[in-house]
Amino acid sequence: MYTSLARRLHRGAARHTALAAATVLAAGFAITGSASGGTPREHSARTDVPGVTVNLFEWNWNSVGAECTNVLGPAGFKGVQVAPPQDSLKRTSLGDGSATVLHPWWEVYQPVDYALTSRMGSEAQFKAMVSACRAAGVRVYVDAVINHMTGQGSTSYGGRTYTHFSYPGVYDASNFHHQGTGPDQCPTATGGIDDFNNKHQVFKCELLGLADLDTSSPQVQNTLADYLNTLIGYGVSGFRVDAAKHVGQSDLDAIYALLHRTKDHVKPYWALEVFGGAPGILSPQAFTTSGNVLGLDDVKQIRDAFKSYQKDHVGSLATLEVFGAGSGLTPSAKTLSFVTNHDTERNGDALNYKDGARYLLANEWLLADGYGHPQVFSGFNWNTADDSPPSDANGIIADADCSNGQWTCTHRNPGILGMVGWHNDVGTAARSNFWTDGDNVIAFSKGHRGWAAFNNGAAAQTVTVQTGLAQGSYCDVTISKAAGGQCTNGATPVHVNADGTATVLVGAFSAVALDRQNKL
Ligand code: LAG
Ligand code: CA
Repeated sequence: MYTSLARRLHRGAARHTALAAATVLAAGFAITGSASGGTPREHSARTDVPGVTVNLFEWNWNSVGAECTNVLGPAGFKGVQVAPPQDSLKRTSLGDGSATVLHPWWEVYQPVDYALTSRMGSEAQFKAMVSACRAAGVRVYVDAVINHMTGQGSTSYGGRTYTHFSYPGVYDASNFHHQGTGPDQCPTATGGIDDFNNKHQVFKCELLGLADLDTSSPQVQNTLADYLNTLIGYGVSGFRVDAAKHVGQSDLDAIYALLHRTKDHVKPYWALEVFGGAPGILSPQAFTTSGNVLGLDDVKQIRDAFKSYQKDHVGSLATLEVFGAGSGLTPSAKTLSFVTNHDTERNGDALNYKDGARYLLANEWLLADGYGHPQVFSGFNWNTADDSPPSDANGIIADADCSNGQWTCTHRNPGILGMVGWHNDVGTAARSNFWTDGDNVIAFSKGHRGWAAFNNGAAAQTVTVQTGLAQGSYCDVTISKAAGGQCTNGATPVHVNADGTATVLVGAFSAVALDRQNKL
């Protein structure tokens, strides 16, 4: 069902302008305000489409709910992605696995059962969070770990006891892929994936020694669908599917077909985690018939453009004139895009919060460029790749606090908040008036609605360019808003001439962004 929908949308996009198509979609997916739901409209089989989302990585449920109400809804974020909410491994000692801390962040990627008892809170807290977010106009997307169970340990946050292939009340050994030569077995000597270009191994062998579910079996598919449908029943709008590449298209499609409609009466959003690098059916492109895919190649191109000063990185902001399908990435409409996520911020593939102003600038640029469905990543500060989020001795995660220096709170940066509003204001207007100095300053318009410039150099630059905007005075949304005939924060207005040109000072490692909503 989803596949035929995707084809229809694809054909539709070819026939109509992107603007017209997006207007139709936006009208169809407005949150109605009746969060309690109602009778699903059977004639509607469309999927959910996220606007700008934020990944509040391993924020606890109480903190996510409060952030939806106080920050995300008012700022115009349309959705929030949350960490895997199911019960998981709770390590009890050092020495099993390579971790240097007792409760590394990745405990939550080893499910034990599907009760919502986790490091982030209880089931009641999860439900209250989803309700608070929906009431604030923010949809909730859940990181769904459905490829595997655990690779270590014996007890969970929910107090369950398990072994590698036995999870009482949920799965027994018959529900897993095992080492062997049968069609549903893993042929390698270790039972792990030796060759990441071999689809049989990628689908049926163990990733990182994690017990691999036989996702082709109806029993496993039904168990997973029950879990995801419970979340949908609580108001969740879609999923980031962990290790989707290791589940494979046909099992993913079978599970998706079992999913209910969301409280907005549409099929859930389905964003598949598929690392690039492997050929053919294992490529991210090959998963776009099953859902959206994560922009794991886009993060590298963004890193290379913004880190051009480093000798092992090639590129400059000028290279971003061609970004998206034209630079070899998956199609925009099929991609959940970001500057980084929780894996790439640790593995060198992407910029991360430690890159400071360049990182913030890259996030502002992605929101302006509009490739994919942009997601801002916001996690916690770390020193080693295993570090736990701030938590107590039992691993229970502390309330997120944007003032104690432990959480990056990237999404609260004023420049990013301003660009979320800019993104919403310009909508899907096409890019025009692309200008560059050939190096690290670029500028472009979005229709006649918005204009933005980016300077990834250490010296301020003055540019004289065509903005595509109507004559007048505008406030730079990265530092201010128009209010009462003035720009807030004492910002100096930017003047656009009658012919649409403007002369604008763009600070070092800074952006300037203007839109119709912030015209004096
Ligand atoms: C993912 N996507 O496909 C997640 O985005 C990624 O964060 C997950 O790895 C991975 N797949 C499995 O869900 C993370 C950590 C791993 C960690 C794993 C399981 O990056 O380091 O593995 O979660 O918790 C850890 C140890 C491994 C060990 C494994 C099993 O680091 O050395 O083999 O546990 O015991
Ligand atoms: Ca698998």
